[in-house]
Amino acid sequence: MTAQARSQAVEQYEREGYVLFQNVLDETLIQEASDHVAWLLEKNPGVRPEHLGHTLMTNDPFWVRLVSDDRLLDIAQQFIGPNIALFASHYICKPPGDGQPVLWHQDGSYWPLEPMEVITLWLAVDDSLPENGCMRLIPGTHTLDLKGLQPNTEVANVLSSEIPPEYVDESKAVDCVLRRGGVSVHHPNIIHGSNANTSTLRRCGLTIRYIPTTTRILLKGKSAKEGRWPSAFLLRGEAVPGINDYNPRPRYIPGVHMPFRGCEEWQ
Ligand SMILES: O=C(O)CCC(=O)C(=O)O
Repeated sequence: MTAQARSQAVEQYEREGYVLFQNVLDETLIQEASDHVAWLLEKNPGVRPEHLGHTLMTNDPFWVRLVSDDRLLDIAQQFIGPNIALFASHYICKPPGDGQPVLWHQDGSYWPLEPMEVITLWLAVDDSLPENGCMRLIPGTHTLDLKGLQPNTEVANVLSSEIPPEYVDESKAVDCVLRRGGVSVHHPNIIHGSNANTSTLRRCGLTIRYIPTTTRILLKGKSAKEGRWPSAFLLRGEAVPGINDYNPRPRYIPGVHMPFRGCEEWQ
């Protein structure tokens, strides 16, 4: 990417709170990500495909390899600088016919981060279109403070909560249309969500939350007892002493992990 394209992307992000990058990952890697979803679902019967979350990734070499891909880190670096760690990652895979919606929310209201310096890359594992429940964002709302959440279980939905509806002007929402292999980037304060998938097409995306190594993950409750956040990995550059304790990168073990291109050499 040229310096000019890079600065245009950062300008759009600063102005609108999001930006799209098409054709980021190659078809082979995206097919592996799709196979990974099938593998995870087989290993975790009873987990809905919208809920393949970060606690499953501590000992998953393919997952760590995927979020460490240089093409993704090069994008993240434009927004958060060269010292990059992973905070969390989650497949939100909406099956055809009954894929659950994600109600309007601001991500930062859910996250134990200090300061709230974090960026999301949302990787399209399938084409993500209005008809299969692509992400929708309200441009410019990243300049709002975090407004908190309220529970909502009236409809089956991925987060069981939402931002109080008085903050949402849905008429200003834009569809985040991506082809498989494309990526959107969004700010932790932007108001966003997605509709149910009632189409015949699956809609799978991988959320990837990258932090600069100056952002502390606050260990609370159960995580504090375990002493280390399950998806904290140092991915590029230097850690800051005393801020986070990072997990070792899992090594590939045949028969235990999903095989992937280069798995024997990957570390
Ligand atoms: O995948 C979706 O539909 C919503 C994703 C989302 O809310 C997020 O990445 O923060």
